[in-house]
Amino acid sequence: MKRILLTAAASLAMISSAAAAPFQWSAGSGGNDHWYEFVVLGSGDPSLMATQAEALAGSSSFMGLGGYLATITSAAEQTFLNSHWPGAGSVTGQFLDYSFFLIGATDRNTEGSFEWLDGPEGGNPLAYTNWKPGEPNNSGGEDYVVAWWEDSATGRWNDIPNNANVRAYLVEYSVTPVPVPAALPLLIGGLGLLGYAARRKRSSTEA
Ligand SMILES: [Ca+2]
Ligand SMILES: [Ca+2]
Repeated sequence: MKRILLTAAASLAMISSAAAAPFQWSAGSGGNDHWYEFVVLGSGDPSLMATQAEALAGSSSFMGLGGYLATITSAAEQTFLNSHWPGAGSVTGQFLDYSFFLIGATDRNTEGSFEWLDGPEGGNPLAYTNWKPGEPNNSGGEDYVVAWWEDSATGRWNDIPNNANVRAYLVEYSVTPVPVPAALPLLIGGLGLLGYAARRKRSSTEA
């Protein structure tokens, strides 16, 4: 966890842009009153590991609510989110480009058993899924999940590897934020070393 926080701090300092405005799935329209945000990296931003996006989502907040990679737990929630999908950016048709958003599911603890990473459902197995036919296939070792995979109308899911160059992720806000550790500014101050550590990790996983 400590290493994830370190790399998240480094990424936060480098990312120049993000995000469509957060939007709410109101209880009045049959929702859960949670807020959501599609975060898209700027063209000059370095791609993220899935675990870096996980840490960034977990360190974000909105309207006093803490964020986490979205947990899509019903067809109704998927349909609502599909209606807010921001659309493909200028780069389309490539692996994990603007069309595909990381969400908060993983099978990194037990291969083939997907669970939610964080938020109110953290640690729970997936009761609702929206896999694209043929997925999840764990092709080459894939323990993280993106939605809107080649299908913006239904928001189909695909499992992807941690080092898949994440360019976009979906944050959900509904929990009381965890205070930022007092040591974080000091960690950000050590960015040069952190960047070196991140490059070393990337090169070791891309082999
Ligand atoms: Ca897997
Ligand atoms: Ca896959």
